[in-house]
Amino acid sequence: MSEVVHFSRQGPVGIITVDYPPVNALGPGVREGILDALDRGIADSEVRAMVLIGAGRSFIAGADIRGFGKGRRSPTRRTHDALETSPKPVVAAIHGYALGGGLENALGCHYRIAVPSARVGLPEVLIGILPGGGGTQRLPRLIGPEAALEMIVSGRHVPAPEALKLGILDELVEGAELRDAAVAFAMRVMHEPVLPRASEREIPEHDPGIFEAMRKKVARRARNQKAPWHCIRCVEIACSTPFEEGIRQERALFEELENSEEAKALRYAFFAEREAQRSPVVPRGTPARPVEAAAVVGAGTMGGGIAMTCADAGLPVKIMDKDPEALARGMERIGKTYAASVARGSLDEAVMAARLALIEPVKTYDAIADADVVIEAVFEEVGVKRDVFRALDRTMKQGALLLSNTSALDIDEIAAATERPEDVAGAHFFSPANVMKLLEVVRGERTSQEVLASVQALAKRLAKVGVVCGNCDGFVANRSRAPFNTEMIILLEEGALPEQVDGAMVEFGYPMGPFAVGDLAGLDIGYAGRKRREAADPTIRPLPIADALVEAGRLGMKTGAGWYRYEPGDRTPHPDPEVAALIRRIAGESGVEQREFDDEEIVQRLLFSSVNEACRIIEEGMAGRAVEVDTMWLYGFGFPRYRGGLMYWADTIGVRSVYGRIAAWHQRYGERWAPAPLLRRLAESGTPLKEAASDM
Ligand code: 3H9
Repeated sequence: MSEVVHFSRQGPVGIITVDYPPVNALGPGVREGILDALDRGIADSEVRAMVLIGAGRSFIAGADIRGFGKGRRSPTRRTHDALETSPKPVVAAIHGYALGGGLENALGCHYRIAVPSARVGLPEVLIGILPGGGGTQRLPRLIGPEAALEMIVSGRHVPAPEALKLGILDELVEGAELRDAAVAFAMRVMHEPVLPRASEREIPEHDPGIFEAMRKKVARRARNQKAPWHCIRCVEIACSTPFEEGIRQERALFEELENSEEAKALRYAFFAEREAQRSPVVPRGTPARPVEAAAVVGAGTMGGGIAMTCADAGLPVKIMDKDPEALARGMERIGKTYAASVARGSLDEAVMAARLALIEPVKTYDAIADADVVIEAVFEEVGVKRDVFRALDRTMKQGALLLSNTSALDIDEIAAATERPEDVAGAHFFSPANVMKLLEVVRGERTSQEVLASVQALAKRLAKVGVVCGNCDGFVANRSRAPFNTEMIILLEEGALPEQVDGAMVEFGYPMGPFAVGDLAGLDIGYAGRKRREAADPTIRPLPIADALVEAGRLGMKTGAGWYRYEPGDRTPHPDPEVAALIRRIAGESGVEQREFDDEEIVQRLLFSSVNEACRIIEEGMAGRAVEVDTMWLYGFGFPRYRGGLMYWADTIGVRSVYGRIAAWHQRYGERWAPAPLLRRLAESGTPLKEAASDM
């Protein structure tokens, strides 16, 4: 028998167990193993029914993503068909995940049961493909095209209780071992004269308008991509075509997508994200300290968001502020944010109550002394933060993780306020902290590996993507983004308009343009930071247009005007002739030559400046590898995932072209475009940017 699939028998029930750790992806030998086991069960006269189950932590997480794009041969016999045409009933017994090809095989089975914690889904769209194992044809027949369309186009993981309601599952297994329950279920159905087969079902009644409605709904999100459209098409085909023909067309559309640029980029992003969370500076197996209770210092917007993140993950958290009014305001803000989610229908009232019950407001350091982790989120000023850390050092129990949510300050300076700098690290959450998934884990000079491993484990628990980085101004994410922010203003000096730059970036794939984002966040914070940096470093390039805008009182959406004009109560940005006039006036005063830009130049000017800075960051060892930068851009700045990440995208243009362009801009614009030495070396050797690493 195959090493990755086992066959055993319990009375009249044959049990097919997939055993391919860690998540039973359909890797080499798994499909063949399932087919062999199935044939064995069919041939064995003592076997009357079968169970398909996964060993370890999951049922089957889908096809092996590593195998895509490597010229796999199309199998002559498909497991989902073989399972369905078996003359003996087959019961899929699901725990952990039944995703993609995993769910498709389960849909081929005659019955499906699951434990309540299981999740099922067809997430192929998220890696740029479509369910190519019959999923787009069987699921609409089983649960109706509307529900199937929603699942396939969103790719979301559906919790087992919902899957039961939808009709994907036949039964939930509670209070019993899954395997025992599956054997009992199989014995119940083994005498059924007719086996239910999803492919033989009629498509349920549906509104034919659902397909156009879905196309409209995804139009913005699916810009520049093919997979979401092909997914819709496949479900539409299921509704108008016999099953066999539908399968043929599903296959053809799948093959069209498998090697598309978007699928390659999304596969890269899938693995980059996982790789980025394994820092080369934290050896594998480094133990993480247990965290059962958390504390946050500072009840401002960030502190509140971090406390909510803890509560969302079921972690009890105390939020501490010495100022009773700030504390009350903070708790009110938390309550309102949750209430808004309830009003939108995205959060259950009971869940809100449970989360609020996990957040306890307190006024003293003594009240948080027992916490396993404390995250400081007070005013961004090093003296204030050092005072907090001095107090934490005095009160917190030994072994507590002492974290600062600074976005730019020197972690070593903060750590030096304590007697235990090895326990201090940065935990830079992005705003809003309860929404954004990136967490920069900032490594101070003396931060211990155990503390870094613990913060990474905490990040995972909080459903964040934790990436370790070095302690430099702006850390990795914001530092690599800073030249982009400068360049977008300089483009205005040269003749571009905010709406043109935003249009180019939205067309590239960002959900919003950078000027509109600036208006949303408020322009005063950037202004203050700029003035501080200019005072400290006279070589910094001034940005007179951005300054003039803020000095004219245009602070963004909150003042009804920023780079755009806003109508009261409406967030739509309207291009403003006053801004165009201000830009022209200042550009005229500075004597910069005015010219036309096309979208490609805008995109490259902004992003290449960041690629160049990222090379410096990697060379200095502040980020270990390009995958870390790419992951930060995906989760911190909404970089379009189907373009892989900043460095991956630059490779699609080519390292030599990127270098050539940057070198030309260096000639034209001067020092700020000086090519990073690492970039030059990569270009000379033709090494892709995505392979950039700090030891090169
Ligand atoms: C498909 O099925 C196509 C079909 O329609 C038919 C085609 C004909 N392949 O994420 P984790 C690895 S497309 C290869 O850290 P978690 C992962 O890289 C597929 N490897 O754990 C990691 O390895 P490492 C549709 C995979 O508990 C390890 O397993 N399915 C695959 O946080 C642990 O993963 C999907 O898109 C895979 N399919 O999350 C599901 N899955 O330790 C993709 C995982 O070396 N997977 N690995 O870094 C997931 O969404 C998550 O992994 C899952 C578990 C939710 C399952």
